[in-house]
Amino acid sequence: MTDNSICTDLFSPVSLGDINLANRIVMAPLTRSRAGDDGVPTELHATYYAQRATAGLIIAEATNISPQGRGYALTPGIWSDEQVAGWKKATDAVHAAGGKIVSQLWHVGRFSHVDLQPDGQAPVAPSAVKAEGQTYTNDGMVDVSMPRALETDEIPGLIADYVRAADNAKRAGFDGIEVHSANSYLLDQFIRDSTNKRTDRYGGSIENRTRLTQEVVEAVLPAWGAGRVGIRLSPTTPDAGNTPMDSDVMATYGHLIRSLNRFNLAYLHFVEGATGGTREIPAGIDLDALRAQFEGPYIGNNGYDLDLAIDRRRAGKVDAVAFGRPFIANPDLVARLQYDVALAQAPRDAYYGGGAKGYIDWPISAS
Ligand code: 8OZ
Repeated sequence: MTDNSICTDLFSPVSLGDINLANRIVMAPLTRSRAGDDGVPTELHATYYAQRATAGLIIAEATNISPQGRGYALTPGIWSDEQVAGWKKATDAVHAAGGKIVSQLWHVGRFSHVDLQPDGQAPVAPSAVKAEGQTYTNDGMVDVSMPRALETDEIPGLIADYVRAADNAKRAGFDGIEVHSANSYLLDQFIRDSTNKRTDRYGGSIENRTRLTQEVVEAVLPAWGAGRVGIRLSPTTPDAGNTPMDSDVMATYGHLIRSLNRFNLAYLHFVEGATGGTREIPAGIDLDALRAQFEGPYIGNNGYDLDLAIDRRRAGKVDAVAFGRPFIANPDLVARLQYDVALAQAPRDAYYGGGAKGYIDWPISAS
């Protein structure tokens, strides 16, 4: 039988900060929309994540830090005690199976609908600039709502929501947290000049637009220590409505990345290209050059297969590789990659919503 560990160290242990991984294959955060309206993870989540525990690290699905941070029905949260108890079942199951799991802290910002917001209020954003695109509510797909701009004096409360979520992730037994500052959700909306039109200390200059992400990172460190806090960025991902990215990706994200170096975070995690889509990078942008400005470990993600993972690892471009969709239908993806076992393909209708079907019923390979 082929054993690809002969030609790559992807199947060997690595440390990302203080998180020790059995191998360099990471499970990327995947929204699967299996929680109820209360955002409480169930036994299904515990089974699903435990089945995938041979990943060197599981980054659990994006998880709402607050009712206000919610932008899609059926996504889990981490603001209530019931949610913490639900997540504890999942982290216990992953640990019993020998795995590691971190929680991805998420606030969607403007990408929400009034029906998903407390008291039917408008979603919040850096500025009152409406997103194009649709989100999923209990009534199906709907256009996202017009947001309102956050007041400057609301920012401390927002940061406190991140801190509560970080504390709750600890109580829930996670091995660390990942700050979701990608995919044109709230923190990324602050970073980009296409969505941030503010005139206070959180808008205008690059320093100001990257301030909120830095303040959130700094605020969650006491709960965890920097060696258990990672961050995800997607410098070239347009949002659902193809809103332009930042007008100067290299300068803006370069400044942010260099600023993050002072924290000694566990890792930087990039979506390379457009999330869930092309790996092509627009002219004038060099993600590897951006990544190179980060002084800690790096997780590459987006459309990887084994060959690309081996090539980029061999070239010293990545410390670990996050696979997303392949983990849906291949709970034992690490073994399949190592031993060249054919990969199963999940149908798109299994991605979001529903119950056990298409979620926890994918077999482990017999070979
Ligand atoms: C797919 C569907 C809904 C949300 C992201 C959290 O892109 C998501 C997401 C992905 O970061």
